[in-house]
Amino acid sequence: MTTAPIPGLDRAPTTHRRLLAWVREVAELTTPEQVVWCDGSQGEWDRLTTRLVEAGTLVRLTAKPNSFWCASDPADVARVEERTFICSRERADAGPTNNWMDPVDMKIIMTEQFRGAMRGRTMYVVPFCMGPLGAEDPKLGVEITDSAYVAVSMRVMTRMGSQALAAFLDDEGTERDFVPCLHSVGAPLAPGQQDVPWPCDNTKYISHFPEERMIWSYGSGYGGNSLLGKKCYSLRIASVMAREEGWLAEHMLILKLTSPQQKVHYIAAAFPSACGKTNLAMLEPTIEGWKVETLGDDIAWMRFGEDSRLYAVNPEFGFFGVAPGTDWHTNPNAMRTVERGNTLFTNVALTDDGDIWWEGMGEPPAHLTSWKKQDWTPASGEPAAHPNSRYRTPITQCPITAPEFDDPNGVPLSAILFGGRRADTVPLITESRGWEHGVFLGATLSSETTTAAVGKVGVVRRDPMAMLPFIGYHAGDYLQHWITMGKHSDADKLPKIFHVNWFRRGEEGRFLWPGFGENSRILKWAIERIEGTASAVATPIGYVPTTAALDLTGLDTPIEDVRATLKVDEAQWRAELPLIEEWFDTIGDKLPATLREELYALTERLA
Ligand code: GTP
Ligand code: SPV
Ligand code: MN
Repeated sequence: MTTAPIPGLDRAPTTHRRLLAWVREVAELTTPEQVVWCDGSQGEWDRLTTRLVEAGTLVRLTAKPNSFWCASDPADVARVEERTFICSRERADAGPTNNWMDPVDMKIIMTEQFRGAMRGRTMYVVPFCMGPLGAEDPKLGVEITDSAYVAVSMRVMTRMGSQALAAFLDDEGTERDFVPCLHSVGAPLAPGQQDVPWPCDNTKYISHFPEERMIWSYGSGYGGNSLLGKKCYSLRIASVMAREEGWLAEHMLILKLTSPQQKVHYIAAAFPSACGKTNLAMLEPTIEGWKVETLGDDIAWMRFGEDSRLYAVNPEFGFFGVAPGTDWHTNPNAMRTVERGNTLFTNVALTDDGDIWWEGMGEPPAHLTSWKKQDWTPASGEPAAHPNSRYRTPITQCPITAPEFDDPNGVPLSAILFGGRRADTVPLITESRGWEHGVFLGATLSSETTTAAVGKVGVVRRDPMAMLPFIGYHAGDYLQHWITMGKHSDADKLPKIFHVNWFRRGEEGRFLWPGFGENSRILKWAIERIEGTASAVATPIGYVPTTAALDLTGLDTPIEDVRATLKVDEAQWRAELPLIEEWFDTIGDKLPATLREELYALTERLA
């Protein structure tokens, strides 16, 4: 080596040889000013947040303890699906729904991007564990990043630092595998160059190497692009692991529902980004005697237990929630969670008295600092908070977090819901006719696009199991994996699958269903179907409740609206058939025959 030693590089708190070698290799390529091994302590958080305040990245809130406001570069506000790549060796393994690049080509390109990319910056080494630390086979990762903002965010979102690093050697002292996750904002600093509050690059790459179980991310500081334990590891890479090892990595919340008779059911639900997972996970029931507790709001890892039931674990340790629309009426538990502090708010508005504000929180104050860092008044004519502005807050602070969220065995699921944002066609709830029909409902899930990803908003697209941007391999193989999983157990042990839609609209585009806490009525019906006590009508698309089958006590929504949300409009469904066919054609030869048969059977029932 010809260059001077990099301070901190040799201060590694581990003997893990593969980790040491990789950290050295990255440091030599990216040439940071120093290397810091993150321990996850409060002292480290205080140091890094203080530095971020000095740099102008964070503003300390006076109204909430240990909490910060942050405004990103206006061009770095969401996931970048167009710049997200699955670099499997064979193009065919990435399938038709992913961007693919040859891993060798991608490494050549990105190595040049990373060369010197951390100049003038600190390189943070963040060991982390996705899922409970007590797991028999803990899923480990290390994120190397040149962003202190990412390092502190990882402390909220994952089990990280010394506690995770301890798991890198097993009880016998053998080195465990980990997923190397390399991240740079792509903004090296020349000597004396003044940094900006939110460094990033116009060029962005979010690349996954599924065979090597490796992630390289360049150019963005936004959540899903930069917190690599989240979508990149826990969905794109984990979905590949899960297929090989016989489990499922899914874009799902996990909740615990307790009936007035104290019967417990666990439910997982997959909705596309910004379609209501966090809100459902923290729901406050409006029906007497029912209780919801939360275990996760975005990702579920699911495997069969010895009793042949499907068990779910949340790999994350915090919530990365959509801020706009969250308030004391829609999601009081999220409000209580962030009130307790230790929260980072990004791209919301800042009040003059050191608090945060966003659209949906009621009357705005007379003056705000907008997410664009501009003066804002109610007359400004544009939102004060970006529609995809978010809060990061610890799961342990949520007043309704179920204690079993940290159980390495997970919780046995009674039901899986698939849902989307559809203005028409899709009823409030439909029960599938069985596992394979349920997989068909998931495979044909559709939703209007949202601001969680860069691109057009409000366009209906197919989003299988809400996983379109997150399946790390061929979508046809993924759907086959779902069908195969169903053969593991008898029907009575498998979770029952439902399709929901909280977003059906009436005249003038208003929502027909009030949603949020009122969704407890729909969960109740689902549970009663599982227990065999609620009635349903068999329709061509599945079993749908009548208004009489739902508990509508105390609901002030007009009954005609409820009826309209439940309506199965066969003409609209017939119009849906060619769209499903087109989607299935996109998947190509690997589409499971079972799903073609389901489509054929649906067509027959609608004829
Ligand atoms: P990601 O974090 O992007 O995966 O989103 P998510 O699926 O967790 O969505 P979230 O719960 O954050 O909700 C997104 C938006 O949908 C927010 O603006 C909510 O206010 C709104 N929303 C959530 N649930 C409902 C509902 O039941 N009805 C209506 N009308 N809106 C809802
Ligand atoms: C989503 O977009 O589904 C999110 C936010 O949950 S991100 O972490 O950016 O993926
Ligand atoms: Mn999500």
